[in-house]
Amino acid sequence: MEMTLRWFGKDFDTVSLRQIRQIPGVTGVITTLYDTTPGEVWSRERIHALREEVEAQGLHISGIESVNVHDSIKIGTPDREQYIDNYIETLKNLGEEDIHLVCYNFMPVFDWTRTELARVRPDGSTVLAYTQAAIDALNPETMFASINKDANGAILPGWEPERMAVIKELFEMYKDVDEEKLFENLKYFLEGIMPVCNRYDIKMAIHPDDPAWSVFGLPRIIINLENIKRMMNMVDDPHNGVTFCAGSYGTNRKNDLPGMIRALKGRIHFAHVRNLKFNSDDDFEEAAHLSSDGSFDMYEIMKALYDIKFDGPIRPDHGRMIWGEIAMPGYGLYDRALGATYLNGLWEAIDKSERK
Ligand code: DNO
Repeated sequence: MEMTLRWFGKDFDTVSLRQIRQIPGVTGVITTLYDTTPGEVWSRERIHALREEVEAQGLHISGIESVNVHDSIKIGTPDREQYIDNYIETLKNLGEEDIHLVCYNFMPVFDWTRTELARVRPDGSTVLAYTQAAIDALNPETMFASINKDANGAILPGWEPERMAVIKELFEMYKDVDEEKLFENLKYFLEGIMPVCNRYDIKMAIHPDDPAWSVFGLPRIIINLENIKRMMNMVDDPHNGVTFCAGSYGTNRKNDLPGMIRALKGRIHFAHVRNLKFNSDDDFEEAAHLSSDGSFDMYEIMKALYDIKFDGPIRPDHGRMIWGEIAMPGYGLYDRALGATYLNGLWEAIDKSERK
């Protein structure tokens, strides 16, 4: 595996490449062109410039998170053809710049959903949290207003103001899209892009729906092993794989995380590893990466990745806000650096004991 950190680009991130370079064992970044909109072609020039910027700091681009999929593709409207062509063009440009991993999601309307961005934990750190009761009491617009207020001035991925301005229309457009339709549209999209993925050896890594169930009545499909298998079988190509996000699949306590990792051997192209602390089945908050701070056994998660000989990028995921840092919720430097170091430590220990 390769330890990496997500980086949103110099105009959007409070963390610099220089700082990332100094986290022991982190050799690559997972990045994006954050100012592009879904459906837009990423030019070869911009990708090249991004690559040069990263490489100038002694790092490299380990993958893209995300190339977002336009709603027309998810909904299946006739203009999807144009957007799939654009996506193919972006993949080609990424391939020509020697980038071979793309994380994306197929969630309708929203990306991830949390009901609090700064819940205070007993140690005084603040974290993202979710309660079903809060979702049930809100509608999408009021929720956006509350998210926006706690975002520390950052634009959160999936919660861009221009999308929220048209949220009612977006919901309306999805009204006939149920789970079956969403699967069908995902298949159509994947079939369209697999040839370019094969040509440039680009691994597509779908990110799970977070939380792993329907919110606000919208269909969600990438939520458990059964559905992932369905997704992989319907377009059976090794380039059609997954981002194993422990924190997203782990929102559903029925998901056996190490068991899922083992069952997905060969098709996990990217891993997000983080911990959650459950206060009840319907209320969880994000914890430090350390097992004892939350509800997951992080050793077992890393061991499963080790056992399947996972050789793709891993990144610590959302971190807590600690030591007075002000950053995009979940994406500060300090706690993610602690997370990376802890995960590297687990990996080293597993590796040494396995080699004995
Ligand atoms: C949240 C992230 C997601 C993820 C996208 C992938 O912090 O894990 O926004 O990047 O769902 O497309």
